[in-house]
Amino acid sequence: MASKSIGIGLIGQKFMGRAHSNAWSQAAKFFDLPVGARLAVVSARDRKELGAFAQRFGWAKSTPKWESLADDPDVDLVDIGTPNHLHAEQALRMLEAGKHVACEKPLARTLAEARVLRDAAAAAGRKVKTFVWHNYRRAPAIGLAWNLMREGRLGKIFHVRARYLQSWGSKSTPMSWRYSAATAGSGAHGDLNAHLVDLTRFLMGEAIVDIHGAVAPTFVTSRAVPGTKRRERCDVDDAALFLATFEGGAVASFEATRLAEGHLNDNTVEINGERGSLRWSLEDMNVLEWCDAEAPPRLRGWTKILATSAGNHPYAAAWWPDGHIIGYEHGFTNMAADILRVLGGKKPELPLPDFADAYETCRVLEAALLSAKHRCAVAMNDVP
Ligand code: NAI
Ligand code: SOE
Repeated sequence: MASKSIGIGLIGQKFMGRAHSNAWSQAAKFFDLPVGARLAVVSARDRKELGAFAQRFGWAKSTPKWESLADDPDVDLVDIGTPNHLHAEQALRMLEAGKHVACEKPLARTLAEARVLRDAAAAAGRKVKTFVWHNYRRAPAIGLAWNLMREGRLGKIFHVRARYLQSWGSKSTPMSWRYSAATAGSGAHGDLNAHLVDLTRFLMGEAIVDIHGAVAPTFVTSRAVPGTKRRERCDVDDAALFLATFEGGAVASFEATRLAEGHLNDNTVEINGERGSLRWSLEDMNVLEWCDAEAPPRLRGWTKILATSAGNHPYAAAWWPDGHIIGYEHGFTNMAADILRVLGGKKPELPLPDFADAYETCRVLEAALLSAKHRCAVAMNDVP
């Protein structure tokens, strides 16, 4: 067990609050890490629920005042799991106080906000670390794909096909922060394409250079406000699709929606190269599909690799024997372990996205929104 520990201050106690609390408390139990995590303080605005949440997940203190984390000597890293409109204000305050920051995605509502955060992270200096919870990078099967790509096992890449399809956004779904540009920035685009752009940039190790066209319609324009008879306007996209080119010439399609009945959490990425293809899908997240184009034609086809083997697949050694699969929450725990490695002076198992990297993802998202708005192609060079 590590003798030193990093004091964590978490903001947010709902969906991501639970996932992150679990990750911080599990990481040092399963991984050998240079430093552990201390669950120092949790903050959220739901005062009535906060005490019980803190007790349940093992947080030493709780407070409805997130600002107090900045001056709390028990806190070394602030973990932001709040709605998107709060990311910039909260992260800036904590960077100014010299705290490390791990922020949920999308980094910010707009590119302008993301730029401020990127610059603040740079100004905070090299000792202050930033991270963004692009958790899907840390599925072992994605790690295997990343390693195969680094080995050149796909050769020259021709196509990248990325889709994130969900179905929770029908007209009967009530109003929430996720449906307003003021609180979310954008809809399915910032929420889901953010993951796809990060994942594909990560796997390809290349920048996106051009957006060729995009659509980002709002199909459901108002929703019932819970507990009232009122309806409120929805001004974010329900679906967002765009085409792009990577700097090596590969063409890419991105598709995000909350209105694809039959798809609950279908985050799927496929990459086709001259030597083969790879495919990964969150709903079967332990599997990497691989087609070796150099296999004899009679044997050529998709092979399913169960990425659970210690020593062969990233993160697998920390978990269970071969074939004993892991789940959604392990992506967050694997990421918490990598963050703790970095804060303890070691290398992460796979590269982590910081604010500068997530800013590049936000640039692509912004370019796609410009493309949809102006019905035109957008060169990334024109999006500073
Ligand atoms: P949520 O609505 O379930 O929870 C938001 C939390 O923020 C609540 O605990 C609430 O009390 C707190 N909060 C809201 N306003 C606050 C304020 N003014 N001061 C302090 N606390 C406040 O939201 P959810 O789903 O947990 O999403 C949070 C963030 O995580 C979003 O940025 C979202 O995009 C991201 N997310 C990322 C996922 C991933 O796969 N990496 C998965 C789900 C969400
Ligand atoms: C809802 O669309 C959501 O929870 C997103 O906010 C997450 O980022 C995604 O990972 C799962 O779906």
